[in-house]
This record gives sequence, C-alpha cells and structure tokens, in this order.
Amino acid sequence: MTEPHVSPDEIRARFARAMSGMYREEVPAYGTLVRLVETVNAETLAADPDLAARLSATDELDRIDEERHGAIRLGTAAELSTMRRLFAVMGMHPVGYYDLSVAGVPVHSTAFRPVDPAALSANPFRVFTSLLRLDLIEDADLRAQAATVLEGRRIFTPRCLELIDGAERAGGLAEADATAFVAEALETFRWHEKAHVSADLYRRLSDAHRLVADVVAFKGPHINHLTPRTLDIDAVQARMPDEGIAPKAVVEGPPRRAVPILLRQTSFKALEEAVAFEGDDGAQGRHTARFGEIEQRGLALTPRGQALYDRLLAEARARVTPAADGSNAARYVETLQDVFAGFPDDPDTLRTEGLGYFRYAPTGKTDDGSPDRDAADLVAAGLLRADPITYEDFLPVSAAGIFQSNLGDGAAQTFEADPSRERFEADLGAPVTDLHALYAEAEAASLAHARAELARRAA
Ligand code: OOG
Ligand code: NI
Repeated sequence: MTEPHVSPDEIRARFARAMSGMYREEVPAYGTLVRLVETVNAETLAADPDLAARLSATDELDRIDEERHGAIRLGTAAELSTMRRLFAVMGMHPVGYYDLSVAGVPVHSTAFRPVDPAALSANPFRVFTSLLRLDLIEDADLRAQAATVLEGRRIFTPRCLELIDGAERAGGLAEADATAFVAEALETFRWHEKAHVSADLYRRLSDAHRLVADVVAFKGPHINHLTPRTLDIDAVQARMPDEGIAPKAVVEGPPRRAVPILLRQTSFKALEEAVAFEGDDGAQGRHTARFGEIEQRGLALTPRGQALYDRLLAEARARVTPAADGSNAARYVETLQDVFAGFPDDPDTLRTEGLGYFRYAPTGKTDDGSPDRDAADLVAAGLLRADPITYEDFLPVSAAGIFQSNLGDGAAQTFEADPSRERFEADLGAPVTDLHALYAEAEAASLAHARAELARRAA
C-alpha cells in the first residue's frame, strides 16, 4: 500500500511554523513584535465586531495569527530555479515581477505564495525572493570574482535536493519525507555567522553595494525578516518603542483610511551582527542583514485602482520626499493624507467605480429578478454581499523603502530603470503569474458561485 501524501498546504503550514521558531531564536525582537501584534489584533477585533465579521466571512480570521511573509536574496539563476521547485513542494508559486533597479537596489524579484483562495485561507505564507543583478555592478573584476564565489556555493542540502526530486516524481511527499523536507529546507534559510569570503573581498563587495555583500559573502540566503500581519499598523508602530523597538520613521504605502487598501508596512532597523571572515585568522567584522517588519493588508486594487494609487503616491512623494532620518515624517504623512483624499474611501464607491476586487456571496435574500443581473444590482437589491478581497502581494516602492532603510542610509544609488522580466523568467525556469489575473479570477469565481446559488434558491 502506498502511503498518502501530506498536502502542500500542510507542508507549508509546518514550514512557516518552523521558520518562525527558528527566527524567534535568531532574532529575539521578532518574538517581542509577534506578541505585540497579537495583542493589538485581539484589541482591534474586540473593538470592531464588523471587522471580525468581515474577516470571518472571507475566511481570514483564523489565518491571521499565523500569517507571515519572509524575504530572501539569491545569487544565481540556478539557485532561483531550484528555489522555485522547493517552494512548489509546499504549494507556493511565483506571482508578480518587481523591478527594484529603479529604486537603486540591484535586484529583481517575485513573491512565492499560494495562489488559490482555499490554499490562501489555509496558510498564506509568502516569501519575497530577489535575485541579485551582478550586471548592474560597474567594476568588471569584482563582478567576475563575485560570480565565481556564487558559482561555488551550495545553498541546498543534498538531502533537500533528493526530496524535491522525489516530490516531483511522485507528485507529493508522504509523512516521513514531508517531515524531513521541512527540516532540510529550513537549513537553506539559516543565518551563518561565518562569511565565506575574506574581509578584503567583503569590503569591496560592500563598497559596490551593501546588498551585493549580503548575497555574495555568505553561504546561504538567510531569511532577512519575517513579518506578522497586524490589523492596526499605526497602533503597533506607536507601541513599538515601549517594547524597546525603534521603528523606521514612516509607514510605507497608502495612508490610514476607513477602507484599508493594498499594503502598509513598517520595519525596525537591521541588527548589527558579528561576522567572522575567511583567512586573516578569522578577522571579525560587522554586517547588517536581518530586521523586523509588520504589515497591514487591505483591499486588492484593479489595474485602474492601482494606477490611481501609483499616481497619488508619486504626487505625494514629489511634494515631500520622505527623508531617511525621519526629519520630515510628519509633513510627509500629512501630505499623503491630503493627496489621497482623491482616492474614494467607502466600499461601495470602490466597488462600483471598479477600483478594487470583491468577493461576492449570497445574503440569503431572494427576489423575482434574474440572478444574471449586474453584480452591482444584486448587491443594491440586498441579494449579495461584497467583501473586499485582500491584497496578497507586495509593492515595489514600499519594498525599495524597506530595502533602503535596512541597508543603511548611504546605500541609495541610482541605476538605470532596467526591468528585465524575460531574463528573470528564463532564470526562474517558469513564467511568473500575473497578480491581477488571480484577483480577477477569484472575484469572477465568487460571483459565478453566488449567482448559481441564487438561481438554485429561486428554483
Ligand atoms: C525584501 C524587501 C521587500 C517587502 O515586504 O516589501 C519586502 C528584502 O529586503 O530582501 O520584504
Ligand atoms: Ni517584507
């Protein structure tokens, strides 16, 4: 008899838990932050029963306490394509292409995450995954040296690679192998105190860009943050100092609103960690790599809504560019609020103007009209309810802000905008899924299901 496979959702949930346990040990402030977020979430839900009901209706209430995203930075195409296969074992697939070169960070990225609504509500664990672009480094000598170092490293354990092969061949993993897989995969994301380059090479890499040193100098792509989801980011931000954690000056993303949209994020500064270099009798140095972050997620926007968001954000940032030292933070926040007055802030307008994605469900009420009427009519007649679909992805401008604040303020550089999605997909060995297509599909499926239900009840 063949043993049944453990579902990818279950493997992902176990892996996310294991990662959280490891990070809690490596970065104690993470544990403090998680506790603070849990407290604020419980208070927010208690004070806002409507929010609790809405989250429950969209199957999100149960997932929130375990919801995390992490981030890693990879060095080669081979690492990226193997990472794609590793994440596929736990039901995580590449969604979206993010070009961060525009923002002065020499990487391009995708997010590995579950894609279908049931998998998302089981456990939405995501990993923002960046690939270093050595082609953006000017010094040809250093570029070649970095490439040689990267070619020589092995970031996956041999057993992990075997288990990935096995999962692909058999279409899944049985219990013992699933357990082994979680343990072996975790090794790839662990922090290494010992760099595998000399102090001299580290300095040259770091001078080219701090991020280059972070990727090239280490044996593996240490997880650099793990982010819990809060229901009130301003409350957590305000209370972080009481817990001895200093957040960055401004929350990235849209301003506080009645209907949260997209994603708001804030982080605390990277830890300065002791690093031993190769040779030179293990010379000691310091490296900042790992940090903490929290996020609040809101309504996923349609391309139209996203375009409006991009335009307003650019306008706010043109009026006041947030300074790295936080000196104009209050003025920036005020400007952001003013400019975003141009973005409708009630659920009905957002829906009827086609700015956001919604999930439809029958209310239980029926009438004599056709279930094939416009969705807006069905909602207006009280037959359907429409709940915001949560944004499950990332924002390039925010991501750049998070990178910058954690690489150190001197790290800003300008590169030519040079999106290179085709090359990224070739390196990945697969296309990235278009995120708007996923939301549109989820919305359409919920509407079709709700209409069928109305038809059934009318019959
Ligand atoms: C990734 C930064 C992006 C986010 O939440 O936008 C990110 C990194 O620093 O590697 O995690
Ligand atoms: Ni993040």
